[in-house]
Amino acid sequence: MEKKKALITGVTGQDGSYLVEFLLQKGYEVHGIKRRTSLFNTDRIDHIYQGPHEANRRFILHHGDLTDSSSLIHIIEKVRPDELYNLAAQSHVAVSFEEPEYTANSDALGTLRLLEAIRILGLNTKTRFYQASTSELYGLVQEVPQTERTPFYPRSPYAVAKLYSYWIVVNYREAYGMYACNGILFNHESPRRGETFVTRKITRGLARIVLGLHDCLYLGNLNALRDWGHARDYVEMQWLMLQQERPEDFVIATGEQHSVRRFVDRAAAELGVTIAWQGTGKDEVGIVAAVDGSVAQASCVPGQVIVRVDPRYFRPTEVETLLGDPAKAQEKLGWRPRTSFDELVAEMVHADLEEARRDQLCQVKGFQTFNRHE
Ligand code: NDP
Ligand code: GDR
Repeated sequence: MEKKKALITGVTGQDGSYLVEFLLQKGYEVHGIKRRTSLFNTDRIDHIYQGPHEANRRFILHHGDLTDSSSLIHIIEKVRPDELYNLAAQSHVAVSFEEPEYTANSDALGTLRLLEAIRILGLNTKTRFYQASTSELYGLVQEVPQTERTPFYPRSPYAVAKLYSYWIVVNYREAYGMYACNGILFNHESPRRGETFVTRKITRGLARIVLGLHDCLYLGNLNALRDWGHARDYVEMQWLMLQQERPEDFVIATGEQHSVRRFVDRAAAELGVTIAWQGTGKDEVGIVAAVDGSVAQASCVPGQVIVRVDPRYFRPTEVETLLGDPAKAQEKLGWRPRTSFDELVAEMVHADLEEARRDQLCQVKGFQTFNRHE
């Protein structure tokens, strides 16, 4: 039997990298769309990369961009995928306020370009389409917890662009009978998470602080509440959604909610540090209350301020609270998240601690290391 072919946009991103691993292990031939960059940016997929000269490749990269129809049409025509996963996006909510037009172009029109390419090429009945929809659609939440039926109220250019994509997917499903569906995924994280999303910023920042490579972590809204799961668990869902008899939209979430502050506490505890919080709002600080030297050789000392609020990270309109109800996915797809909140934080902290130790070693040996914090 011929191998199934999958095409993934956003293959160099967090989810893309886990999805490639998952599909390769399922026996797929996997094609990925990568945009042109001046430096290699394949860190997340280097361990599975197969060069153009390798025989019998099952993982193939193509240059393309969601803002460029011609590249998308050519790639889809060449690959003729059984499944297309649209994971590419300008995915940073705060950045979308700074680059609203580009965000709309890639995150809204990009989806339309892919759907149109499938239609123009007559692949409507062959290619199943997954759209990376988001809990950000709920924005100013109208109901707790949020389900597939909760009304949307997007609160950023990113969320508004993703709202367009959500509805264009529904429309192409209804208008052209395409197998197209939205996974409304709540926040999902991992050691591969981009460094400027809050969870990774926290685990990376704290790991470097305890090793003395950095002195203070600057954050925005500590009260924001999120439903955080593990990316590895969530990509399995993306695949499952395309294996059903009929295309449907699903909420994927853990059903558990924590604040950013709680995430900091949990990550610090994993490093043997207890934090005491003082002040409120933009004057709130996190101070080292105790250090358990048996957990990590912490360079920080009691009384040291290691977290400060910096209003530059506040958003013009914030999404204060998100909590998903994954009941439909549990009932229809038999899916349950495998990783608990504590396990997720621990995995991220230990991966960042290892990275920080490598940097520390390099510094001791006189080599320069990357020490950027945003
Ligand atoms: P990442 O930011 O890690 O990855 C985004 C990917 O999209 C990268 O490969 C990036 O390429 C690529 N990309 C960005 N713009 C373009 C473009 N114009 N053309 C082609 N490729 C582009 O995101 P995640 O992996 O975390 O998320 C995957 C998808 O799921 C995104 O659409 C995101 O909006 C959505 N989502 C994510 C959630 C989460 O919590 N992670 C929750 C809900 C939805 P490059 O590497 O070159 O930057
Ligand atoms: P989010 O993720 O906006 O939910 O979007 P992010 O981690 O950026 O923010 C989560 C919450 O933390 C607050 N916050 C900070 N955020 C960042 N990035 N940096 C900080 O210093 C900071 N301090 C506090 C934010 O204000 C926010 O409330 C992610 C992305 O992956 C989207 O693509 C995806 O659609 C949604 O999750 C679901």
